[in-house]
Amino acid sequence: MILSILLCFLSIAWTKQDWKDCGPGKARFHLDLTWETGSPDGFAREMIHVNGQFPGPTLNINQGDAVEIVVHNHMPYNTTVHFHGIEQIGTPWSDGVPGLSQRPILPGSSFTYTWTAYQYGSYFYHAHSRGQIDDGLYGAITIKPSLEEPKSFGTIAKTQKDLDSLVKAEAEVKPLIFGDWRHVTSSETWELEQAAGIETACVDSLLVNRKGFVNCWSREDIQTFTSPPAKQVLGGLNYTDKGCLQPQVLIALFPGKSPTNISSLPKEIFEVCTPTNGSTAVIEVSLADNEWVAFDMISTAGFQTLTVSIDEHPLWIYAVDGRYVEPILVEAITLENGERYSVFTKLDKPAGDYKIRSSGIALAQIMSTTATLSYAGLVKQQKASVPYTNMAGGNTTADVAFFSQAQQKGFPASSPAKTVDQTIILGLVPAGASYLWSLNGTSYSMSLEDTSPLLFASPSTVHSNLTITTKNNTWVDLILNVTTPGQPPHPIHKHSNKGYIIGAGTTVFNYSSVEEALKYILENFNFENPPLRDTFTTPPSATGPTWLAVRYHVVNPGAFLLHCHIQSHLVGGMAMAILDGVDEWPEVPGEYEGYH
Ligand SMILES: *[C@@H]1O[C@H](CO)[C@@H](O)[C@H](O)[C@H]1NC(C)=O
Ligand SMILES: *[C@@H]1O[C@H](CO)[C@@H](O)[C@H](O)[C@H]1NC(C)=O
Ligand SMILES: *[C@@H]1O[C@H](CO)[C@@H](O)[C@H](O)[C@H]1NC(C)=O
Ligand SMILES: *[C@@H]1O[C@H](CO)[C@@H](O)[C@H](O)[C@H]1NC(C)=O
Ligand SMILES: *[C@@H]1O[C@H](CO)[C@@H](O)[C@H](O)[C@H]1NC(C)=O
Ligand SMILES: *[C@@H]1O[C@H](CO)[C@@H](O)[C@H](O)[C@H]1NC(C)=O
Ligand SMILES: *[C@@H]1O[C@H](CO)[C@@H](O)[C@H](O)[C@H]1NC(C)=O
Ligand SMILES: *[C@@H]1O[C@H](CO)[C@@H](O)[C@H](O)[C@H]1NC(C)=O
Ligand SMILES: *[C@@H]1O[C@H](CO)[C@@H](O)[C@H](O)[C@H]1NC(C)=O
Ligand SMILES: *[C@@H]1O[C@H](CO)[C@@H](O)[C@H](O)[C@H]1NC(C)=O
Ligand SMILES: [Cu+2]
Repeated sequence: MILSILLCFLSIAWTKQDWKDCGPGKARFHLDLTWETGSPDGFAREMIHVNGQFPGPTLNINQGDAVEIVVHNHMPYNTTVHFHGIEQIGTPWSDGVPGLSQRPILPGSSFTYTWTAYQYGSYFYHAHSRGQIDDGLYGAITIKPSLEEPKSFGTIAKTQKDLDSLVKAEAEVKPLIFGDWRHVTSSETWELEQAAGIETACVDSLLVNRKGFVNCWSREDIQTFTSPPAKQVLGGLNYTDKGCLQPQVLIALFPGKSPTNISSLPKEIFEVCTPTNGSTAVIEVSLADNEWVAFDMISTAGFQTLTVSIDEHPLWIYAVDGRYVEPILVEAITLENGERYSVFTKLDKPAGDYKIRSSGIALAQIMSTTATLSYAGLVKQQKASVPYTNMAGGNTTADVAFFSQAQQKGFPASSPAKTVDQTIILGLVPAGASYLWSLNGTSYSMSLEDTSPLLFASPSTVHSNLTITTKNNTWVDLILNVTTPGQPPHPIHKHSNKGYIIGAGTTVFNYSSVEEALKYILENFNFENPPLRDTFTTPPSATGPTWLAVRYHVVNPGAFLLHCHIQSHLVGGMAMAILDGVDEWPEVPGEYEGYH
């Protein structure tokens, strides 16, 4: 207790907590947002800093804490901050979505988010105004579980000593933030897309814990790692020097009525790759501290899908999206945008440096980076570590195990209701160009962010083709129907509470409900302890239509966003508002409703 209060005082300088909040049950933070030059990958650009740093400070919270986060916007842009994966039970006005749960935080203004940390585990905060994640506004949130939460570590530990070591490792879990990075700002990206009429489906580098470098692959490597599906899409052309699809290939993939103008794009966007030295992250671990180490692996990537691994260090996944699972042993994990995996790894190798690998595996762009896991303070062996994954994120030997969604079983087990009150079928389709997207044929315009928040209205007045309406304490199926060919996986993120992924398929979903589908394709469903997540990734539709079925319990009345977490798809309109529990619509506190 005394120690934790002391630690709290020491952290005041770091997170700008107030001294009076160093008491039990409270966590208070100030986030000062500034727009300054930074060069995370060795290339200088204007970007967002949080409390003068990038990424922002980790918010360390205890389960059960009353959390208060005061955001000060010193930038020349509107902004908001969303707490990704936090359910916001009873506090929908603190969800951080402009036009839905609050008015934007104007330049020079502040906003106070308050919520209770009912959950434990790995989360992150990020900007939720336009595509501002691509400007660097994000940081980890670590919520330490209360002593009452049962742990699933018995499967991993062989001895009591192991178990103690795992518990200690979890208490000291370190965030490993995997991101991607662009050399243009998010608003420039959107302007370029509108002028060219195509998605800028090409980023500049990958980052690990804010560090990286522009890693230009040799022509030979690009040819070697061009996958058969990529060759098919490229149709005789090669990936560009940045490892990207040629702009004309994107136009052919997403034919539309709107005009395109490739010549308006600077060559640096898709083609010219200029290497930088940048820097690489070194994660120091010490055998003297503990035999096991825990990482919260978080994807903050705006665009890329990332396959990650640590050379010679198998990973025990013990939590997914902030909730314990029956531990799964793997060597590599593919992170979709916004996903979190909490992992243990044993420090039982000879002292030395081991590469942490992150590879972009989107069909639209192949790329890679590395960081280092370094055993500190010991005489190190000098030989290079042996990889599980290659530059393209593929396995290096036949026995490398990748995490697969089907393996995920919650701990303790939990299952959804057997029947539902409502089925919502949503078509995922491009909206006439590669940079314009929709959910169910309707595009959610980003200009809605500047309109009066739906949460402040009477839900009966705002029903439209951009809203989904549910009643409280009902069960709802969301069927994500990917019907057009050539679509990438869409990581569809649901704000507020999580949903169970109960089914998936790679054929047309021509049924009116899950109940009907069960009569024909029972084998595509699982209702026993299915994956419970806040991001639902649809299977890619390269070879034909696909679908994903999600079942959730409406428990938290409020206006929440359902959207693709790929920033260019979100800005392109792939979002809808879920008006949950309209029959129990909350009264918004005056200070939130009256905010500027
Ligand atoms: C693609 O790259 C290969 C290898 O560098 C080269 O031989 C070939 O001519 C290129 N194809 C095109 C269409 O540029
Ligand atoms: C295409 O972009 C170029 C460069 O910005 C511009 O000069 C040209 O007018 C544009 N063409 C059309 C048809 O808009
Ligand atoms: C990268 O580092 C090398 C060696 O220190 C140096 O010669 C080179 O100029 C640097 N390149 C850039 C782009 O900074
Ligand atoms: C990768 O794994 C697959 C399936 O196990 C196997 O067929 C393939 O040979 C492996 N690749 C390498 C390079 O070992
Ligand atoms: C989805 O689109 C279909 C066809 O336009 C429409 O009938 C249905 O109501 C839409 N669903 C929602 C939830 O808006
Ligand atoms: C959605 O509603 C808007 C406003 O009523 C309308 O302009 C638009 O055509 C509708 N879109 C679809 C796909 O029904
Ligand atoms: C910021 O938000 C205000 C209020 O919603 C809006 O009027 C204004 O246009 C926005 N400014 C920018 C630069 O988007
Ligand atoms: C899903 O999309 C396909 C292709 O457009 C369509 O045939 C099917 O009817 C859709 N399913 C539902 C349930 O709307
Ligand atoms: C769905 O489509 C498949 C293939 O076209 C067909 O075999 C099946 O009978 C259809 N099911 C329903 C319920 O229409
Ligand atoms: C909504 O339903 C949930 C689940 O039954 C319940 O816990 C909660 O109290 C309800 N909320 C309101 C405001 O009635
Ligand atoms: Cu998407």
